[in-house]
Amino acid sequence: MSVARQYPAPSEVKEELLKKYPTKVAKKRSKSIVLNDPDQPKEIQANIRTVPGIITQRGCCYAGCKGVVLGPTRDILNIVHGPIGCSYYAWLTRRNQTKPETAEEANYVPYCFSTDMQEDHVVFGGEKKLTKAIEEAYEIFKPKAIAIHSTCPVGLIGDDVHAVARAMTAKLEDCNVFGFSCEGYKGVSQSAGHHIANNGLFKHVVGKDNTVREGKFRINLLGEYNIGGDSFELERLFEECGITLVSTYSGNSTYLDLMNSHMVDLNLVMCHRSINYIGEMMETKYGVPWLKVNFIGAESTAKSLRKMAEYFGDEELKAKVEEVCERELAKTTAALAASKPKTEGKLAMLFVGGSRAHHYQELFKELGMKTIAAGYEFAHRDDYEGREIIPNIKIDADSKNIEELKIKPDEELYKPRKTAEEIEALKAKGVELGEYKGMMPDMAEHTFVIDDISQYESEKLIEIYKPDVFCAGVKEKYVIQKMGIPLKQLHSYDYGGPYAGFEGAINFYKDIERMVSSRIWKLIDAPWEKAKKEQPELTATYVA
Ligand code: CFM
Repeated sequence: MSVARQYPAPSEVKEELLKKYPTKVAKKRSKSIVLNDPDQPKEIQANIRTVPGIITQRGCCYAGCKGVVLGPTRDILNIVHGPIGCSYYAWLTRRNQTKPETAEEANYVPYCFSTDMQEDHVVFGGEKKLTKAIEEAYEIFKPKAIAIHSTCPVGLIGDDVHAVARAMTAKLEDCNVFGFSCEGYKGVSQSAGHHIANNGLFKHVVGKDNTVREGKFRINLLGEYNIGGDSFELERLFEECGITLVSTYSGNSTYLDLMNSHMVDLNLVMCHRSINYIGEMMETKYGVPWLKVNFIGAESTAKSLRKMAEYFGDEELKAKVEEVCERELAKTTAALAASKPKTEGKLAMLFVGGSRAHHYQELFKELGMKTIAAGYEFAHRDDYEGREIIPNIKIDADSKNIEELKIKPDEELYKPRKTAEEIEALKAKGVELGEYKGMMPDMAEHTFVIDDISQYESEKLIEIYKPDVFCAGVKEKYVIQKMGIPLKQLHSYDYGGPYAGFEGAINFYKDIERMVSSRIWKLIDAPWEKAKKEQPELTATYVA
């Protein structure tokens, strides 16, 4: 028999989270900790600098550019200009998979290319070393494209990676070399790196191949990075539905696909945060509209496929999509029936990145679990509150450092894919183009939405709510597990996945069922609790 759990009033919870902070910090953090009420318009503070001294989950600008957006494309050779640590610690850690079609096809994903900047390069400049590294990489691999990623010292000493890139493109003739000023300190998180990567790809790659590919329904999938094989499952579904996937940004993608990506008729957007810039720019320059989708959760996957079919308006396609959805939903429903009795009524907390803390709530809903608190590490207000608030977002100095490209319609290639009337008709049918409503309206009343949560706040929330599963990343994983709470990594999926699409939903049901059913967690005594009892002389306290 389960006993209904009792919790303090939400206002008391918020007070508890803030109580130990110095007044100024508490005041600042208070604006990022919001008690959600889907019927009340709410404002959350997001995309601002983390308070120094707070243990944040965030990463850096270089991580967002090289690691997130550029990294998954297998045949762009990514050279990191900087000290070796920036490369070494980012080497193969994101689980973005790729599958070359032939054994001869280039795949640089397993490699780690770095200029290995030393002290004398920091003092005397590193451009010569960078030029040499490009020459060497070209000699050995003959890649079609080389991307240069700047780490912190490059910006501090003023190496001009763009000048080096231009010179090398001219010299090598058959290799497109382009640079990114994605120094780690730019902006306030990896979000700045996404924007810089989007700009660079749009300037140097998109639009270079105007071939019209075969296929009646051509799309791109934006903001899907093939973590744990997610893109493979989605590719399977598109193929079965008769959809031509020209490119994915950037899971399992190739340079050539990205060059041709502006020739499609629709962009589907998975992760709005990391790629909305390319969606917007492609629409302005070429007239390709974008549609926000979510392929996390069986029902959301079916809904997203149906919306896509509605967009094309083709009866045969709609019938095919219906057939695929019905067949797959029968399988997910059966899997859910097996897992749900063990997951129903359990509590989840999700603190991840800039889109998954929203998307994964769908899977937990299917499992009958409640998301009691959720938040992003580095999202912007629109990812929480919806795109309509974009004009009200205050642009601060940190965001002003990131270039906004001025895009105009292409004189030859701009062609709106739908008329204004067609767009309105689609909207009436629930297919709203260029729109994202964000996380908050989808969350229940009396739940918490917290931006850039700190380790301290996470621990407090866990003490109060004792969730059945906490979703975050590897930096949080082991401390939280030592507290006796299972942690599911929603960045790397631990060793699991895929979790996208129908097959992915089944994998997730099973993994979560196993995690929340295990009794081992209750037996854990956190080492610091044990130390308090057994060796009090080893425990430390904070002195203000
Ligand atoms: Fe988008 Fe991502 Fe995410 Fe992201 Fe990321 Fe990631 Fe993520 Mo880790 S692009 S915002 S910068 S969905 S690497 S595949 S899991 S934080 S929620």
